[in-house]
Parts: sequence; C-alpha cells; structure tokens
Amino acid sequence: MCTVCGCGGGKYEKFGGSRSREANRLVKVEQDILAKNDAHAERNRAWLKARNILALNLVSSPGSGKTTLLAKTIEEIRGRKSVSVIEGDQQTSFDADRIRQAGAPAIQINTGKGCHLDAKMVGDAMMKLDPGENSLLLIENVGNLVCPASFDLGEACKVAILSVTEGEDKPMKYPDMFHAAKVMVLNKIDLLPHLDFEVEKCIDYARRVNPEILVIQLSARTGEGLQGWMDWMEGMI
Ligand SMILES: Nc1nc2c(ncn2[C@@H]2O[C@H](COP(=O)(O)OP(=O)(O)OP(=O)(O)O)[C@@H](O)[C@H]2O)c(=O)[nH]1
Ligand SMILES: [Mg+2]
Repeated sequence: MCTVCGCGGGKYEKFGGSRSREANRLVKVEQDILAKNDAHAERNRAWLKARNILALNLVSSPGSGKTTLLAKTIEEIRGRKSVSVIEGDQQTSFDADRIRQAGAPAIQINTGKGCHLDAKMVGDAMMKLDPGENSLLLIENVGNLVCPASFDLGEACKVAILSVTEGEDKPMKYPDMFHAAKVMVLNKIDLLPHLDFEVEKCIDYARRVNPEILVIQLSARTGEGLQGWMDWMEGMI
C-alpha cells in the first residue's frame, strides 16, 4: 500500500500469514477510499455515456511520452473528431500548455503530494471542460506505474504507455498496471537501434500478467506505427 495516499494493493498484493491489526486497518482505509472513488467513477461513466464521449486514461511512468503521444493524436485527428484533454501532474501546467498549443482544450489538475488522479478530480475537471457530445476525452494520469492502476476514473479503458528506454521487465515488476490496461503502447521505438531492449520479451511479460492486452508499437516522435494507434482509437469510437 502507498503510505502517502493510502492507495494501492489490489490483485497482486500478498500478505504472509495473518495480518496485524495495523495491516487490517490499512486494508480497511484502502477499501473505503476505493469504494468512494468507484462511486464517483460510475457517475463520470454515466455522464460520458449519456453524451457518447469516449474517455481514455493514459497511465505510465514519468517521461514515457504520454503528452507527446497526445499532441500527435490531436494533430492527426484534427477536423474529424473533437478532442479535449485532462492533464494530471503533481505540479506545473506544462503539459496542459503543450496540449493547448497542439490545438485542443485542456485542463490541468495538480495533485500536489498525490500520486494519481481520482474520479472526483476528473469529474470536477470534466464539468469545467464540458466536452461536446460524440467527442474524445483523453486523460493523462500522473506519471506513476503503481497507484493509478487502482483508480477507476470512469474511463472506457486504461492505456499503459511503456517506452523502450524503461526496460522490458516493467510489466512483470508492475503487474497491476499492465493487468488493468486494455492496451500497452510501446513507445520510442525509434530508439531501439541504440538499446538492448528485447521487444518480444517485453510483450511476453505483458501477456503473462494480462493475456488479453493489445500491444501497439510506435514512435510518438517520428510517427512510425502511429496509424495502428489511430486505427485502434477510431475502432473504439
Ligand atoms: N526518441 C523519442 N523520444 C520521445 C518519444 N516520445 C516522447 N519522447 C521524449 O520523451 C520525453 C518525455 O516525453 P513526454 O511526452 O513529456 O512524457 P510524459 O509521459 O508526458 O511525461 P510526464 O508527464 O512527465 O510523466 C520528451 O523529451 C519527449 O520528446 C519517442 O517516441 N521517441
Ligand atoms: Mg506528460
């Protein structure tokens, strides 16, 4: 469990033997936090469904290329679909500024000490952003491969971005995230010639924790493989 926000745990948490009273108390706190979050998430989901808005929750470690991919997506989809973005970071509005520059409305949420977005924050931001009917809502979560896995925001699905500079072992080391995601985007493939990253091994690791996971390889910088991402998203729409 994350001792900062009380979140985490989940499917892969293992307790050896009987739990101490303190461990039981922490589990109860976690259950209460997640139950409250789930209620907000269901409200968000109903609101989005009533407006036929597709919401995707992009999760990853810091710097894997979420904002770069979002900016590229906005450029690609321009004129065909209206897109708005909710940005989550502990501090700064750098990413929301980048998204506005790319041509989409964006709201920045600063979580301060918090390590993830929750459904209440996203619900409040949605009301301010007021995305139009039949539009696309892209949510960039706080860069963190642990806590955002546990928090439903009301999205259609989570998309885990993993860049090849992070190492192929991450799906096994952070299984909750790759188990929770419907798609793994393997980003920065333009850098593969300079690395000893084994793509097949990474995909095998991801499928060990989530046999259903769809893998899309791309470079948000060069645009290689981007069509696969756009095709998947249009299919979801
Ligand atoms: N070579 C290469 N660099 C990339 C690619 N995608 C992103 N980058 C670079 O990676 C760095 C981080 O990219 P961001 O898009 O800011 O990553 P992020 O996941 O949004 O980062 P946080 O919001 O801080 O978690 C930047 O210097 C990008 O230019 C890619 O496909 N190839
Ligand atoms: Mg970012």
